[in-house]
Amino acid sequence: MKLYIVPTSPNSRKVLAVVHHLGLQPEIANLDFASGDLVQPRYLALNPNGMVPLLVDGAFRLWESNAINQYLVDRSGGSTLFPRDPQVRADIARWQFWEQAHFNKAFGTLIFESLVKPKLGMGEASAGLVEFCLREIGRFANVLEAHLQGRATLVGNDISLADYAMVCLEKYRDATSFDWSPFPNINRYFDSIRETEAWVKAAWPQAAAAERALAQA
Ligand SMILES: N[C@@H](CCC(=O)N[C@@H](CS)C(=O)NCC(=O)O)C(=O)O
Repeated sequence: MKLYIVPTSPNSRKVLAVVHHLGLQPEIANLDFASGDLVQPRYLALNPNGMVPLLVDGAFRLWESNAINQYLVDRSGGSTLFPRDPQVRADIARWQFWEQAHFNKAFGTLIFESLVKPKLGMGEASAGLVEFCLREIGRFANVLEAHLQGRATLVGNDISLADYAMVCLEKYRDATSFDWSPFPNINRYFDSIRETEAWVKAAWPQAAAAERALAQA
């Protein structure tokens, strides 16, 4: 198997964490946004979205980080990360869909508008979009905060694919104008998941340096 990633990419780290958790050893193709690796015709032929992560397993090509993680668990013979029980599985998938469609969609857009755009000289943040994202994060953070009351993980008692998905942007908590202080359960949860062995291992040193630079910009 070959996994295409960009080390600074949160969705790549989400997959790398699962690779480490499962003890897999795919070949890693380390791409670079700035060099245009993702828009090369050769890469677009593999992933027409021009995005990472991408998994290639023989003739099978799979993009979408959460789909890749489900596949990695099933292909490796199963794991408590994504158990066989249909209701547990649906619950984990529910949180994976929710983070992409709602919570991390709004958080990621806020990060892009307020940090990435100015840093890369892509113009000013859109005030309307920032306001929309702040409202949306607040709306969905209330849902997450209530769910995490008395819980260490999103589903059951074990860490699952849902947790590795939800945590993927947490390092930017202090870098935007969103106020996380009214959400003690979310802060406790992120502080705990970010310390798990696989999540820590998935942070490449060069990713950490680039993230620091972005956060300080
Ligand atoms: N829904 C996709 C999102 C992938 C995504 O947004 N990847 C970013 C890096 S974290 C990317 O490749 N961005 C390049 C671009 O948007 O052109 C997934 O979960 O894999």
